[in-house]
Amino acid sequence: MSSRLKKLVWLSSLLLVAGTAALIVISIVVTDDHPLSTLSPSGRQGRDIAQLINPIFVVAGVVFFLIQGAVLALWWRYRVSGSDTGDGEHGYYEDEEFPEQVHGNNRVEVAWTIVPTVLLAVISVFTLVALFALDDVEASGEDMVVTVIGQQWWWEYQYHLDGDTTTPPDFVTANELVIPVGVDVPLDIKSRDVIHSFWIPKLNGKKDAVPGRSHDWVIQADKPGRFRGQCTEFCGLSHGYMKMVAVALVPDEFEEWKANQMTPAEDPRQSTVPGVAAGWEVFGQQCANCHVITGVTSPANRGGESTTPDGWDIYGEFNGGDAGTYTDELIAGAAPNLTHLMTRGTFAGSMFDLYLDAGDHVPYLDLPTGATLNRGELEAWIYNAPERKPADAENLRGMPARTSLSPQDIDNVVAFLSTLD
Ligand code: HEC
Ligand SMILES: [Cu+2]
Repeated sequence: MSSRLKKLVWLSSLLLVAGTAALIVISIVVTDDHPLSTLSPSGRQGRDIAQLINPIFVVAGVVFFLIQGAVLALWWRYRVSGSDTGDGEHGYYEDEEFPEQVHGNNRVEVAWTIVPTVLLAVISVFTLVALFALDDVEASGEDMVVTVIGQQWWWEYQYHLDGDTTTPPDFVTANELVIPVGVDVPLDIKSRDVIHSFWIPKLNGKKDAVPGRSHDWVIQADKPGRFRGQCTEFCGLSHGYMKMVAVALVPDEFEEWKANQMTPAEDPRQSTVPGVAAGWEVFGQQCANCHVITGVTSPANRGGESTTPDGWDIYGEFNGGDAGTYTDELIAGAAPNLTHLMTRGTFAGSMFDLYLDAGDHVPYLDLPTGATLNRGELEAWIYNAPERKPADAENLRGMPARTSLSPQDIDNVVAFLSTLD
C-alpha cells in the first residue's frame, strides 16, 4: 500500500474515534442542563422516548463498533506488506500470486440478512408500543382537554375543562401551557395557517399542527417547573422565534391559577390607578380589534356588529349570552388573548421575558421578590413589534407597528396592561 493511502487510512480511523468520543462528550455535557434536551425527560411520555433511545443507542453502538472493527481487522489481516518501490518485488501482487477471488459466501450473507432483520423487528415492536402510548388520550383519564393552536408565530391554548372541544372553551391563554403536575393532559393540536410542530422535549416528542386537522397528544410532568419548547416545523420568517413553555404546577396552585384565568378582567374605566383608564382608551382604538380581553372587549371591537355608537366600549359578559357571542367573546381570532397577560412569564411566542430577574420562577403564581416588569421590551413591542420580531414584508402577519402612539400613550397602555393579572 502506498504511504499516502496508509496515512489516509490512519487519519480516517483517528477521525472516526475522535468524532465518536466528541459526540459522547457533547451528549453528556448537553444532557442535563439543556432546556431542550430529550435525554433528560421530566414526564412519562418523555421518559418513554428516552427509554427507547437509550437501548437502541447501545445496540446501534455495538453494531457500529463490530462493523468498523471488522473493516479495520480485515484491512490489517489482508494488507500487503513491504515497500512500495515498484520494482515488482514488493508492495503489490505479481499476477501469478494474486489471491483467489471469492464469489459469494452463503453463510455470511444469510447471517447479515437475518441478524439486522431480527434486530430491526425487535426494535420496531418496542417503537410501536411507545409510539401508541405517546398520544393515548383515552388512557389519560383526565377530563380537561387543551386545544393547542399554532399560528405564525405564537401558540394559543384553549382550555376545555369538560373535555368537549366542540363547545367554546372555558378560557384562553397564549405562549405558556399551564398543567397540573402528575396528570396526563390530553392536547388537541391544530393550526390556523401553515404547518407548525409542537415540541416540549422534556415532556414528549414532536407533534405537527396541521391546518384543517386535529391531532391528539398527551403531556405529563413529574415535578413542578417550566419546560421550554420550540416550533419545529419551518413556518415562515419568525419560525425560530416561535417558542413556548409548559408550566407544571402542583394541583392546588393549578386550581388557583385556573380560577384566576376564568375571572373576567376588571373594568378599566373605574380604575383610580394613574393611566389605566387613559390606556384603555388607546387600547380600545388601537388594539381591541385584534386582542380579546374577556369581560372588557367584545365582538364589536373586532369588526363585529356594534351596538353602541363608538363601537368599542362594550363590555362582554363572561358567562352570559348564547354560545355564539360567548365564543366570539372569548376566542381571539388572530391575536393572543390578553385577559391575564401579566400571569405569563413570557410574551410574543415566548421570545421575550415579561419580567426581569424572575429566573425560571416556581411557584408560578407569585413573582419572586426583586422581579420587575420588563417594561423596556414590552414598550418596544407595542411601539414597533415587527422591528422586534420579523413578520413579513407586507405586515400581514404578526402584530402591526403602532408608531403613531406617543410615549404618553404607550405609558398609559402599559399601565392598563399591568392590571391584567
Ligand atoms: C392586527 C392585529 C393586532 C393589533 C391591532 C394589535 N396586536 Fe398585539 N398582537 C397581535 C399578534 C398577531 C400578536 C402575536 C405576535 C407574535 O407573538 O408573533 C400580538 C401580540 C401582542 C402581545 C404579546 C402577547 C403575548 O401573550 O404574547 C401584546 C402585549 C400585544 N400584542 C399588545 C398589543 C397592544 C397594546 C396593541 C395596541 C397598541 C396591539 N397589541 C395591537 C396582533 C395585533
Ligand atoms: Cu411554527
